[in-house]
Amino acid sequence: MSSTARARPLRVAAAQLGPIGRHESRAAVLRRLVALVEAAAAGGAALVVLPELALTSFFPRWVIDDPAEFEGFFEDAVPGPGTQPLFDAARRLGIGVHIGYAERAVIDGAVHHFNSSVLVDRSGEVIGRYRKVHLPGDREPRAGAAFQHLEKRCFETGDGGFRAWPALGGIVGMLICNDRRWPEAWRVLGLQGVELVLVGYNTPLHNPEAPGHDAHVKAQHRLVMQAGAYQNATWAVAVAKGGTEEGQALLADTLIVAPSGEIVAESRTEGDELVLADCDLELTGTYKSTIFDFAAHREPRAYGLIVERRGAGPPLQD
Ligand code: CDV
Repeated sequence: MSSTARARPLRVAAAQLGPIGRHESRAAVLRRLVALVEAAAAGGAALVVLPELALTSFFPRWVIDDPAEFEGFFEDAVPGPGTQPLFDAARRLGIGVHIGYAERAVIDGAVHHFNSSVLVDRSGEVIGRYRKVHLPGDREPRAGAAFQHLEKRCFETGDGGFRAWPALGGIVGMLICNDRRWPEAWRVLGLQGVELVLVGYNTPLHNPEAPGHDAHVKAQHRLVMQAGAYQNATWAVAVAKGGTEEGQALLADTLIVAPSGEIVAESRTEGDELVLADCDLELTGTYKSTIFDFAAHREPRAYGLIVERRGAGPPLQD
């Protein structure tokens, strides 16, 4: 990395979480989150980034027949009464917060369920919200699988697309877990001039659909984070819920990635852990104005299939 003349430093804390039990109370989880927020503020961070579904166990691993238990994993509002201690602590300490959670939303009188995240600034104002677009896994349980991955059953596809917002002295966007594997998602943020992408995740180390991929989970996670950051000239934070949660091993490997694609900070454990880095947002400009000067070098007329086709089709004809 090279330094720039007019630095725009932002100290970011990626707050990795260890496992959360199926019956762990919200109060107990909130105590862990507040401890991480306090440690991040003590470390001088302006922003603390918490993972996907940070308030609960990763419940899409189960077929949950009891509607009361299923609904119990969801929040009607974040910030809201259930999470107030977290946001009170953050506002008192003057630190921004990103957190992923299961959202129950009432839209035109109908109840909807999303896998969501919210970004709150240092004064407690909501900057933006995001509803996960790429939902992996199944709608129906997979016979014989040790663990299910039922995100398609638990959630609806996010309805807001990919957004970036002016925040914290830069331009900040959000993705959630599986989104990080899709270059289209990154590029839509890149085309909004994004300078910091926040990605929470719960990534199982075993894929029942393709166990042959298991050996590559960590490498593939790093590959997409580093490529996404570099190709879109942005800082990127990937923050895990890791460790063995209810018997299922989840990838830890929380990372902070520079616009060069370099990993500048990473977790050492599989538990609750802070990963801090000073991100000079100005550094994005050295890539945005050269190799990834989109206005100078992109050729959108050649990219039509990206939006015309969902799945792969036959080679184009002359
Ligand atoms: N929570 C996720 O989206 N997990 C997926 C797994 C299931 C592949 C991921 O992309 O990490």
